Amino acid sequence: MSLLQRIFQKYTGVLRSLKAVYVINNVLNAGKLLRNRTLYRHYGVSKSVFSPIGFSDFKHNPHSDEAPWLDRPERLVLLENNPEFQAFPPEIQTEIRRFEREGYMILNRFFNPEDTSQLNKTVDEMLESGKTGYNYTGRKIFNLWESSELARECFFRNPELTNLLSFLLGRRVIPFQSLNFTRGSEQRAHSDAIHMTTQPQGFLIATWIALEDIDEGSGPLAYYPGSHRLPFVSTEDYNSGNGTFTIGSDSNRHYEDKIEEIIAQKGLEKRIFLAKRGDVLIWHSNLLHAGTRITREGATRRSMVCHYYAENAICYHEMSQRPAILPV
Ligand SMILES: O=C(O)CCC(=O)C(=O)O
Repeated sequence: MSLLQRIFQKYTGVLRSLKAVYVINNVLNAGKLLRNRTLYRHYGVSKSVFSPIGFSDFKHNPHSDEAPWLDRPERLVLLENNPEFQAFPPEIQTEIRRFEREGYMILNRFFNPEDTSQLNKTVDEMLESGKTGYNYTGRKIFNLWESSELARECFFRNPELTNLLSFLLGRRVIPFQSLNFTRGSEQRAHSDAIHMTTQPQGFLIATWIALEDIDEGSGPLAYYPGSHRLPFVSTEDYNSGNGTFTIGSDSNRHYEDKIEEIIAQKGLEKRIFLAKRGDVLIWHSNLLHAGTRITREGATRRSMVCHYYAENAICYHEMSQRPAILPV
């Protein structure tokens, strides 16, 4: 975890809004950002790899059509004729088709009860001993994979899963961050693409793992099938409040208002994921999703979310206008 990430895990004050603070952190992580130079040249960005970066920097991208293969107009023909696709069992092929069409797929009972129980035990023990804790949201345990081998090797870097994700994006994925929850997030609808963004667009993917059976009262995950085909929303599409030197302090709230408006305008269908322990839902970077209200007092909702960037894309954070610092 970078120095800034460590500090900002708990901190919610004014420094969060200063672009200069991020620039300092970028310089401290020079080793991980310098490799972006080649990508910046390729995608027509003429600024330092330590500077703030955002959607507006890609207006002159000469390669803006380099979308992931399952987002291209010819995707259906590409998919059905792909030998790797044909080698998947029929039930996985059905789910991959769903991913293309609806922006998500589900792997039933992908993780076994022993591993999910062990991970829950690890989380409880680490919370109790203070070896981990919730970040400023009070709900998310950030990057447990760094301190738990089980979280890292069995879940975050699971080879079968990362191979599947690489297949879906058409490029090798780089495990980027993990979030563990013991109760529902109640987070309003959003797409990951505003928080973890790529150029070309679409080279991020996520897994949502149920670590226990999830019921209606525990604030299950909700998602909006097909919303991945809507235009990507950037800070230019809502009142971010960003200035030359600052990030708007209400940017996230205004973004979520904007998404709520889009959902209502388009009349998007909302589905609830009443997962069984071990189930995995994979979502497209632009699929809208949310944590629903917790209606049963004291309900737990143990789950883990893992985010993956793809190789050879510029990875950044549109909302905070920062380049992403990848762990490798
Ligand atoms: O698990 C949830 O309730 C939502 C998690 C989420 O939205 C995310 O990690 O992007």
